[in-house]
Amino acid sequence: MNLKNLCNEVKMLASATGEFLKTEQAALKKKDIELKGTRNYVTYVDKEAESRLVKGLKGLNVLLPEAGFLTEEDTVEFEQKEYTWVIDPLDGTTNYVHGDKPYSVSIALMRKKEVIMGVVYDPVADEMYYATGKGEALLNGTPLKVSSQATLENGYIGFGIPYSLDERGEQVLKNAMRQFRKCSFRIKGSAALEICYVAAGISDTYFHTGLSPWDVAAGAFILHCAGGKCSDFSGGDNYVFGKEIVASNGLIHEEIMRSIIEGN
Ligand code: 2AM
Ligand code: CA
Repeated sequence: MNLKNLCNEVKMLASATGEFLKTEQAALKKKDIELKGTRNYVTYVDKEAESRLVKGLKGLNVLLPEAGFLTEEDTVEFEQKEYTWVIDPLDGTTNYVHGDKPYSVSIALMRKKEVIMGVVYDPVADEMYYATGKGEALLNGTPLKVSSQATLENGYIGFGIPYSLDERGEQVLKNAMRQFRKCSFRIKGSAALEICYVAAGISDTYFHTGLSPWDVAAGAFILHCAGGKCSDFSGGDNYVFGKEIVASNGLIHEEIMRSIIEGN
């Protein structure tokens, strides 16, 4: 299989899905969402974007053996196959319904338990992040490189607040609050993109609890290929399926684990 050719096709699908999202968001502003119901409308956009994307990815079976799907909107049933597409057709839903940005399309390809390709597209900024292997992480054709910030002090730190906050998640946010004077925190609202910002050297780190595989699989792979590091909250490798992630430039990782995740 030629991963780079396949990635080019996936980028085109991500771009088309992004265009669809953008058009629908403009229409959403004009409609009376009170009357129609914000959630219902977004469910329509999510589902329509996902089924178009799934159809497109199924069409790539000339480049790839038959693949299964793991998707946010469940428009296709999960089936265990050697290859799996892990997709979020609209990451950053809350931004999207408020007419805000950023939001993104996130597509990862897994072979057995390993991610082998990641594509994250921001249609508003027209920014395509993608990776096919170590040292092969790019943004619109330009190689990505993580930052060299090694300390929490003066760090630029992204994080997110999960829809349902458990005790552990709440404690991590309290730990972060204790560092407010030392560094700058940002919540941007699209986990897939915020992990790419670490890969691009914009943010030094990003942490979040309560995430699903489609929120992180593509971004985490892109970050890995750009020379960064991801772990779960125990420092292990279970960050795609484990619902908690610390993504970083590698240099700052240990201090983030100690000060924010463990709270020491
Ligand atoms: P979404 O927009 O697809 O819902 C916001 O902090 C980011 O985290 C978004 O990427 C959002 O994805 C995701 N997110 C937050 N809480 C989540 C949860 N409980 N389950 C899944 N995704 C969540
Ligand atoms: Ca998501």
